[in-house]
Amino acid sequence: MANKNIALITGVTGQDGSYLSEFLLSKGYEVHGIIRRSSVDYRERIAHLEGTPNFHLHYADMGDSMSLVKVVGKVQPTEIYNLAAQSHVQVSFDSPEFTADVDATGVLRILEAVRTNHLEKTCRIYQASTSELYGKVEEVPQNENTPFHPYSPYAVAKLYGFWIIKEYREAYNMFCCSGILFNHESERRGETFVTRKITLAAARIAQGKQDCLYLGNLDSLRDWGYAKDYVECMWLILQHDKPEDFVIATGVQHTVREFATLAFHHAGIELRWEGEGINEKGIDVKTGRTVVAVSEDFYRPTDVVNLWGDPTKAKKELGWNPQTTTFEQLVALMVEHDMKKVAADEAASRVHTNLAEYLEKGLVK
Ligand code: NAP
Ligand code: F7E
Repeated sequence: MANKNIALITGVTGQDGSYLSEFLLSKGYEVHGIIRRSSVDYRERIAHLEGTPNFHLHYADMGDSMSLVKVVGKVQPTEIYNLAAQSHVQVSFDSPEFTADVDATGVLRILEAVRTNHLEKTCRIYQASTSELYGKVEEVPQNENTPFHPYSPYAVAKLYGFWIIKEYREAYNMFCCSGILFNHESERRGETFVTRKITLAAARIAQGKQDCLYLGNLDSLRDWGYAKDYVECMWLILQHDKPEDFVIATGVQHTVREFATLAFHHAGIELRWEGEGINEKGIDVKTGRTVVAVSEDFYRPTDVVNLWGDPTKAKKELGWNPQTTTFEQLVALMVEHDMKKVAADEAASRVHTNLAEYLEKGLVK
């Protein structure tokens, strides 16, 4: 009988962790995820998986070596996907030390947990690296040979992660690789990343629940893909015959302004842009109202403004299709999801309000 595939996912409650769990379960893996204690419910993205026979959760923290050594020893994984991170670039300017501890030293802790448990010959490790390493870009588009120039505390921490993975690969002959993933989004994307912030606001504005969306740098260029397509690539990287690093991107670039224009269009609002820089506004053509404005609050001390990935190597060596979901499809599916979500939240709050009113009037017990 073939050995069982056992995956351990750090960051299982995140956008990518939830899609990767579904993907690996569909491939017959036993999937284990690391969660941390919180006073609020943060397990929304994996709630539908809890109770699945092959899906298990364990408490541990990327800042706590002992917990990682214990969980790796207990699970005996054949593959580790290290997705856990403080992943918000702007937040990394506010919490640089925490970001370094989780995103840099955390990678080292995982590698050492594998060595401590003597699993270095049997356990393959995927590290969630990032296009943010290219930072203040030195060439476009960016590929595996483009020099790095990290441009935020987040990127500097992730650079350590990239190099320590490479070091352990060479020093100890471990099968550990970095996927240099460009931005990937979805209906599960955190609500403060620019794409989800836009799709949620477009839905709220279209349904009369919000007046205006405030954004930062509208000229910033990103290569946006669909998270569900990207988790397949994480797996493909670990199935490759040799441990290597790969750029994962669509090869297509758009500005934040273009994303907003298309998202509002799908929400039924056509935008006209007027003004420049901090004075730029997105105006609803039909009503003449300003529905998008710029706020300095969302400018970063240093911003990465020209990310554009070249996925040729992943296409050739992994047989991965970078255009499974196009930019247009991605924006449409996110807006469709958020239009329903905003309508449902409204319905839920109506039920809640009615219930409160009924209770107050003694109509229900
Ligand atoms: P995400 O939604 O922000 O999820 C991050 C995950 O890390 C969450 O499960 C979070 O747990 C967990 N985490 C944070 N600190 C932790 C700690 N101290 N101990 C244990 N777990 C901790 O991120 P994502 O978009 O899925 O991205 C996954 C990975 O890919 C991250 O490493 C990110 O930096 C990297 N990446 C993302 C992109 C992208 O465009 N999405 C591109 C390139 C690279 P809680 O739920 O408890 O907070
Ligand atoms: O910003 C600009 C902002 O926060 C994209 C993470 O998953 O991808 C993500 O990092 C761009 C930036 O993502 C707002 O200045 C304008 O230029 O959505 P974001 P990010 O910084 O690219 C990489 C690959 C990762 O590895 C990270 O983990 O949009 N922008 N106005 C704004 N950004 C935000 N968040 N909010 C705004 O209002």
